[in-house]
Amino acid sequence: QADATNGNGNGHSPYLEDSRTGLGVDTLKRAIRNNLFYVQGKFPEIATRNDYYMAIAYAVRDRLLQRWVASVKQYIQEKHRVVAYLSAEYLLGPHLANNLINLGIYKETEQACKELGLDLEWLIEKEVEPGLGNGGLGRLAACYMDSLATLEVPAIGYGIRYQFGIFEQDIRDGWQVEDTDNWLRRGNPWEIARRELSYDIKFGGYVQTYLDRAGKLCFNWIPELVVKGVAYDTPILGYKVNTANTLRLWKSEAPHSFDFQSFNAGDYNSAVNSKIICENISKVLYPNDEQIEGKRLRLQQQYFFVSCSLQDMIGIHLRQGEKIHDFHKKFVVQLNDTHPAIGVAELMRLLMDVHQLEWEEAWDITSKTFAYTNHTLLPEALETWDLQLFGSVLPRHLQLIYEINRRFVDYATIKLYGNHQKISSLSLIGEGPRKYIKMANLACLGSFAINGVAALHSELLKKTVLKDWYELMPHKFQNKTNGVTPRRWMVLANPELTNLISGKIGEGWIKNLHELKQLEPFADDPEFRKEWMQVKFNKKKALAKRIKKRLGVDVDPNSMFDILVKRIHEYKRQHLKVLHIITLYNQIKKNPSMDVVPRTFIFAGKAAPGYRKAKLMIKLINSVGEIVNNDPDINGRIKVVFYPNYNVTNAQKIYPAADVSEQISTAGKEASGTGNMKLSLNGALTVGTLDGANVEIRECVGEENFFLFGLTADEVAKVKSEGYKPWDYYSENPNLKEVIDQINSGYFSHLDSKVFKELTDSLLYDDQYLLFADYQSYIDTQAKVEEAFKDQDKWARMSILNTARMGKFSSDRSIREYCDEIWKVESVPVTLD
Ligand code: F58
Repeated sequence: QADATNGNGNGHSPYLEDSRTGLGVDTLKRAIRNNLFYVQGKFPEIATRNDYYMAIAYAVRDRLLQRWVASVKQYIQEKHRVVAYLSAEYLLGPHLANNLINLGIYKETEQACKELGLDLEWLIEKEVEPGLGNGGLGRLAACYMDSLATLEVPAIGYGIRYQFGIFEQDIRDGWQVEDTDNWLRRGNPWEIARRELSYDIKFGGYVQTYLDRAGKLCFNWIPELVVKGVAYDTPILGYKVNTANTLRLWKSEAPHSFDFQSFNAGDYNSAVNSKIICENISKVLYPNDEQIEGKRLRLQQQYFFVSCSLQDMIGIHLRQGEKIHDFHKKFVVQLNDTHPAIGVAELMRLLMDVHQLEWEEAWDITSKTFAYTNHTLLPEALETWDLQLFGSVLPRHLQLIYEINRRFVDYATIKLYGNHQKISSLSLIGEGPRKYIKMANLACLGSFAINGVAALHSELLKKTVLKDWYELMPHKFQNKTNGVTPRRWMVLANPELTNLISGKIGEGWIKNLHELKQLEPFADDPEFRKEWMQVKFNKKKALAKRIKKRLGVDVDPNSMFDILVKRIHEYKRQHLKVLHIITLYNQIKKNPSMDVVPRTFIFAGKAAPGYRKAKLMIKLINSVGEIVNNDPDINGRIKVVFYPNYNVTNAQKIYPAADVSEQISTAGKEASGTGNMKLSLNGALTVGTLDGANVEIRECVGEENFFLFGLTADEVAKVKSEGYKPWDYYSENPNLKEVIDQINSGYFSHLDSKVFKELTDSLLYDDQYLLFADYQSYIDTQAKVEEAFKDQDKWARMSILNTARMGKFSSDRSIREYCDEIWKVESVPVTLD
């Protein structure tokens, strides 16, 4: 039903159909035509696909800006408390369709395009996504920005405007090859450069100490290098609200006066060199996942964006006429993992060296400002910095960390009564052959709240990697189970399912995902089940078409789509899935007429370029695919596909087509997972271990609608402590032995028996992630999956119940909890005037 005030029914507060920012079809049409002419300088006869994309993007941007300006204005006038989310990564995904949905003008824009002879979907396909993140952590930050705006919470996301995001992956001869991600090459209509908003960031050099006239000890940091950070703002609009928050990403540049001296002295080369050094800082995202890279440039990146952001917040605060002493009342700063944890030392520096506060007050403010989210249980993934390296990049911060640590160790010594081992584990400085700074300890000490990202993860943090912190400061510890935004992961990715659901229960679930519960009764409705499975089938058909186009492989949309998509890592155990596929393959080979449920195994994910074993896992998947897909005995009944360049755009095409969601990490290793939520929300049934958020998903959807297998986290710990011997599993399980021997024989590698040796050896002699211990349980569970799939009616029921019971896993719920239990911030509805 059309809304009388604006004719769009998009739920916005009443305002006039303004000729510039109106939301009606005619106004949109005019805007697109005007932009083509006045922004792109083109007319229809010569306009390219990109010209039209830009014309539409700018039309949408105008409408975002109207809301953005209104939001900022209101925040400034009313002086609200603001959340600052600090994250080195934001994996946003394409903007256009998302903004159309949140503005509530998808249909209108589609119509406007149609009347202009354009196909909106075709233009959306064109968009290059900003891949400014590695995986779950970066994507979570993007979901959280969406939810913050949707819940009308004043928030700024701060990060880095990498010129090159996560590399593009191609597969050649089965191996991953990387290409640079030049995402800005055609320009970025969604950002606004704020040239006037910039800060100077110092690096290296030394610290002068002196006494001021009052006899106070002062510190003067004389840097070796100064870099300018320039703000680039992207408005983030909430779903059908007027709130548009800011994502502020910093680009590094040479300061205006860069190396003036060498330039004047005629040393052009060194002048240009220093420009390059400055620009390098925000040049490229480090493509590592669950792996820290102790490189100088990475530390520089972290400090660069954190210092820009904190200076920016202080500026905002003071410009509002507030006192520096009240900084923590204005801003709460969430540290997305330890990457921005240097902020603790930097805020101390700014408060003391720039704003002249005394230590005690500076520390009081700092430790009331920060909260820290941990995203990993892998001890090797906890960030540390070589102390010498750290001191050479941030000499003043090294002094400050020493002093923070000295005071803390004094306190801990009293509290812990000479427990030296504990004190040394809590120390901010690690001792070994070389000293190092422990960023997780800095984050724990400097924050008033510490949280894990799923219930199990938060419990394990308290028992393992952050045990000593928990025992010393239990009041700081919380859990905030991750969530995903239903706008992108349902409304945008799966409009067909969205319509089917909304047709039954209305649209309320899009903002209140718990309402999906109302779908439950329809699981018993045969007509609804039929429609449900028809949507799934259509999505599978669409994915099959893409696979054919991209890879030339025929896959049958009637087969079970068994999906394992995520970063490639040993702990995520993509190779366990391969062991299952080979086992199945061997069964069919031995009994070609056996009755098997046809399955398409779809993998996708990037391996860190320097992670040899992960790259070998990709090669193994492709090599197995080559044999299986072309074996006449198999006759197309099982297919293995590796879909290249997994990113947000591709994920949106894959999740809706999944029958089975593989969540098979070693229990106790995956902090949460979020792909597990997106898949189940789209009606896939999970095959999973009791790891991360799988535990909670299973609780919600019901154990009868979830395929559980494998050891629990406790059992994993026990098996390991008792001296795990993978060889025993290998020698005692003939099927497992056959699979491993086959890989080793060169069966999948043109008889070259060496190709996968590194991988099989690491399984046979170490198997850190207990693939062999979980193998049989996994195989048995897969047999149950197959049985269940044979009864399509029952499967449909289970699928519907999965979706219906996923209410908890909205990022809106997560953000509500952060707001209420950590940030203490409130919603501020924005009005358009
Ligand atoms: C992920 N971490 C967790 N790190 O692995 C996943 O379980 C969780 O759901 C997700 O965070 C969100 O909480 C992750 O993605 C990284 O990508 C880092 C990038 C920088 C280097 C260290 C890993």
